[in-house]
Amino acid sequence: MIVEVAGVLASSKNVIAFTGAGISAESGVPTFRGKDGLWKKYRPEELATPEAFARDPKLVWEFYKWRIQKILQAKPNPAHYALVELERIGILKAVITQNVDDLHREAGTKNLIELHGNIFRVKCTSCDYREYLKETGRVNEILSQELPRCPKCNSLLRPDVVWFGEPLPEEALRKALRLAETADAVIVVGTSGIVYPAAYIPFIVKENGGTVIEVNVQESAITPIADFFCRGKAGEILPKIVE
Ligand code: BJW
Ligand code: ZN
Repeated sequence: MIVEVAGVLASSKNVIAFTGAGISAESGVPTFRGKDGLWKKYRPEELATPEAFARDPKLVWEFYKWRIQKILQAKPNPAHYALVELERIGILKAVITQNVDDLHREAGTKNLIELHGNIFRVKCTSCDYREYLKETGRVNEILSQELPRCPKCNSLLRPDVVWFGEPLPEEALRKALRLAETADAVIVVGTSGIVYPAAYIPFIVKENGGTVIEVNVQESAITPIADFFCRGKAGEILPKIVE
């Protein structure tokens, strides 16, 4: 199976990767769903919403600060690096990720499309203020505050991530959809494939005649359309495919 997949990739010129929380699981970043995918007693649908933030911004910030701390301790794993290598040799054209953890960027992926934002960015809830905390060196400052406020207008800051019911960043979504329409293969890694519109990506590749290759420890909502389903950990399977 892995040999066959490697063959498909070797004969493709226009491959994209579509990744989810499972690719970072082996880096120690908790996934959203499944037995380890919970934070305290909450489900993502109860915390990653504008309504939750309006009702209880301290709780939602507590959740994100906990996540930022986890992610700060995490390093990219062999799965992230395998995708970097695939891009370096000219086969992989882009990584389209639902993850907010910045690990693809840290690994060195150049053409990265973040569909759900980035946990190290904050934005103001009132004005147009945005900040990339890794650039301004304010990660720890934000972590130490109960409710971070906008330096420009003093309204509440919020994580610059996409919550349920919010539109995805327009430019990122447009680019991702365009890439999906023209890709000859997509490598789907570590996603349950239930969150839309992101989950349309592999379906669009399939509809346009492309090959769907999936890497996951268990079946997902994408598996029914997968031409190749590689069961196993991303950090073990992806390096073998790239070898
Ligand atoms: C491993 C592994 C290992 C583990 N190796 N594998 C139809 C069309 C369009 C929209 C909708 C629709 N139906 C419903 C909607 C609405 C909604 C939605 O999709 N709901 C569904 C849940 C039903 N979508 C939205 O609300 C979106 N916005 C929208 O539609 O806007 C419309 C609009 C337009 C114009 C104006 C206004 C509105 C927004 C969705 C935002 C999702 N946000 C989150 C939080 C981001 C911030 C944060 O990180 O906190 O994104 S939710 C969460 O789920 C996060 C993830 O990116 C996303 C997907 O999760 P993912 O990555 O798949 O993780 P898991 O945990 O589910 O799966 C992990 C997988 O890894 C598993 O399969 C494991 O087996 C596997 N795994 N270890 C390989 N080692
Ligand atoms: Zn502001």
